[in-house]
Amino acid sequence: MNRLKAVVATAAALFLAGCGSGGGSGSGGSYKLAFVQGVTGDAFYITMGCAVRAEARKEGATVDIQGPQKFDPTLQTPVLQGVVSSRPDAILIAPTDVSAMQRPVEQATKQNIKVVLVDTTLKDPSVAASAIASDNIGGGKAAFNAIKQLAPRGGKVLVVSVSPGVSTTDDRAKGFQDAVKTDPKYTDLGVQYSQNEPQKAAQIVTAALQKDPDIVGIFAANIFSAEGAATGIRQAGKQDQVKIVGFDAGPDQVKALRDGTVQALVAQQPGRIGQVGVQQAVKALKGDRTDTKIQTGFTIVTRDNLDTPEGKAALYKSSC
Ligand code: T6T
Repeated sequence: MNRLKAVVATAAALFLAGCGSGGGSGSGGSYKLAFVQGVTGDAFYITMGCAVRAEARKEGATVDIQGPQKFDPTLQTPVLQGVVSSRPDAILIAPTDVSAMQRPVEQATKQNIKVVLVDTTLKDPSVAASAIASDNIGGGKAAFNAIKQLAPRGGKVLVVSVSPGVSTTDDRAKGFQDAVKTDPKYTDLGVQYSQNEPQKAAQIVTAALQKDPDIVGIFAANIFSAEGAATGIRQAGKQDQVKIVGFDAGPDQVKALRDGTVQALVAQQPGRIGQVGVQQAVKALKGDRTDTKIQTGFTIVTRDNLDTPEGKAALYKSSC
């Protein structure tokens, strides 16, 4: 485990083409912002929301935070529509599907509302003033490197993700699978989808272990997949055989790391994404130049660095 060093990926900001246009009914410090989460009750979006509120306060702006009860575009669309009808100047949103959320987001921009994509993106993100996300491909690759260190002899590895069409988790799975291909000692068992339900993720792991009892590693691509994967491994009593690397660092995952069910976490920077999201929204409203695409980094958290200042700073909050 010592070799699993904490890696802070450079929070390299990719400033691809800039764009910005004036507008917004607010002026100076009176902007009305909204943040539409991917799902409520998720420590990643809660942490992001805390930073959104703090940054909005600095700007003298108000912010309304809402989200669907499930990570599902059919539930997120009406939430977004409700937010649009409250006439905010700008909306920060984590779209739950690259295709299904395209039109609803476009409808918002047609109402002269500035949109900033935070975390997840769309098929055509050009509708937004800015899109801010982690280096998800890099994070998936880092997850495989962690598994390689934990299970150096090689073997079968599985990805438990959310749903096809979620930009972040699709990229993480791709980063992981592309990395697996580079090492013939490992066999890729593919990606299975939990629909963001921990119970489903646990069932996936139980069934996968019945089919392939010699699995050595599981990459769980977000909080709820990791929670369920950990349950599946615990129920099978295979903590010693199967190494789990999970994306995100919510309280439940940190507990699983301490318990030894999960061996490494790829912690994103939800606070930074939220803070930069507000800054970009305000720039767009003021007619200043915005950055089309901004990439944020991640930290690998293990039991070795969990209690260091760096490890602690990377953990998510369950309330502000
Ligand atoms: O991993 C995050 C987020 O980046 C992803 O888009 C959806 O799942 C989380 O919110 C964690 O549950």
